[in-house]
Amino acid sequence: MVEDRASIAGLGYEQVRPGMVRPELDGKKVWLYGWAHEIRDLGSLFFIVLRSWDGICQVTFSRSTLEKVYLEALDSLTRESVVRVWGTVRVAPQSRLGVEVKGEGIEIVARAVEKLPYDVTGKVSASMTTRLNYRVLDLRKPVNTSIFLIADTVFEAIREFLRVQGFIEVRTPKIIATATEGGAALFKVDYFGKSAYLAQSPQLYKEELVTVFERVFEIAPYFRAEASHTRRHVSEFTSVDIEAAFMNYEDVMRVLEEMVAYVIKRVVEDRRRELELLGVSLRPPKTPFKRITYDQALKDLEELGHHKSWGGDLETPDLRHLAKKYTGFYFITHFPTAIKPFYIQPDSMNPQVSESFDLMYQWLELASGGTRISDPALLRRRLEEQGLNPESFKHHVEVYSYGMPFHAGWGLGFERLLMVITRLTNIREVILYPRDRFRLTP
Ligand code: AMO
Repeated sequence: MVEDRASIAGLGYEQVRPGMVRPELDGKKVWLYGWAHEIRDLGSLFFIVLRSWDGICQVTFSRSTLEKVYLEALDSLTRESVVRVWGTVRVAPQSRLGVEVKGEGIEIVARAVEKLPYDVTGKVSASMTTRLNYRVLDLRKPVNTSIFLIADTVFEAIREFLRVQGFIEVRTPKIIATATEGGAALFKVDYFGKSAYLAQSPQLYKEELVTVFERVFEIAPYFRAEASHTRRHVSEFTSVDIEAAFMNYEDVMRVLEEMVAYVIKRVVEDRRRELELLGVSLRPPKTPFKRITYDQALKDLEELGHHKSWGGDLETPDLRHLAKKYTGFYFITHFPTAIKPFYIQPDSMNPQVSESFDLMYQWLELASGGTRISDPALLRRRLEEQGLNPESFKHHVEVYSYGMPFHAGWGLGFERLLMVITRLTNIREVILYPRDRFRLTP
């Protein structure tokens, strides 16, 4: 007879997840829900590798001891079906995991099709396109599940760190009327017959909110119609943003480096199994991170035999050269004012350069930020200099006349940080359902 849940509980079986089965449970009667990751039928013995999000365990059935209804269930079992099994844990030094469940009964909860379009065990390799086409099956691979368990810890550690520093978590609109980070990469939407855009960043709102909460942060998706198809750009990414009153660019750089170091420390402590599955050995970075100015970067490039004229943005080939000298995390500061967004504060001694910075990891840009302009007249002038219409920013600029403190902040690409932590080189791998120029489904 198929036992119901209550009767199994009554018989002294305890519910555990496959990932929780350890040698310490030796002798315990357990019942488990899980996905049939692998199935092996050896005639008298039948093995199922059962999977939960946190691990796998082997369940061994001996046919001669099973009732007919359970034998039928085993014979019709397909990989990736959801099953409920019950049995007794026993230490099994000969098996891969050192422990197994001696199965006493099985019930198929949800049967998967016989012919799966994708091999979850990873024995058959798949291209990135195939992986993303069957993303939910791809995510079930323990190595891929690991990425998102690490992501979960990263989210938690960021929130924890920033809250301790006195930052309030906020949520700003994602449907907006004006561009903040330049017009080219905007997604336009029809908003009841009017034009609206998907937010590229929370920039203007987070700056306004420092006049209320002083320190705010937001972790949210943003949208950029990126024409370039690279391994580090997607159309929908997650940004971790902070903005703080009474801080300048140096203050928020310190918040950023300390946060990154804390996050990595937490991942190292809490996600050992996942890092191991990914084959990553990780150590928290030492702070402070190295700081170089934009001018220094150009000098370094010259020394590396790569000439770059003053004034242009550091492009990928420049950054790849620079990464020969700077490994790990480092900041580049004081970019030319002209290549930074309108809201960045020019240096008061030398307005050609700005109180801005990028956080780099080797050649990958992880974050950018700076001191912001807090004077409304200067903000209006900078909007004009950048060819933007101050009229479109009227409501925003007005706020600067209502008591705007000096302030600074940054935006950190969450997935880019995750790439650094997991050592994965394609941003799509660290996004559950990535969106790029050529992908809108699944
Ligand atoms: P920026 O435009 O540099 O700055 O963006 C901040 C960080 O977000 C990440 N990022 C992306 N990640 C994946 N795909 C993309 N298409 C993409 N675009 C950006 C990067 C980048 O460093 N408002 C400012 C931040 C600030 O000054 O507070 C801003 O948006 O890691």
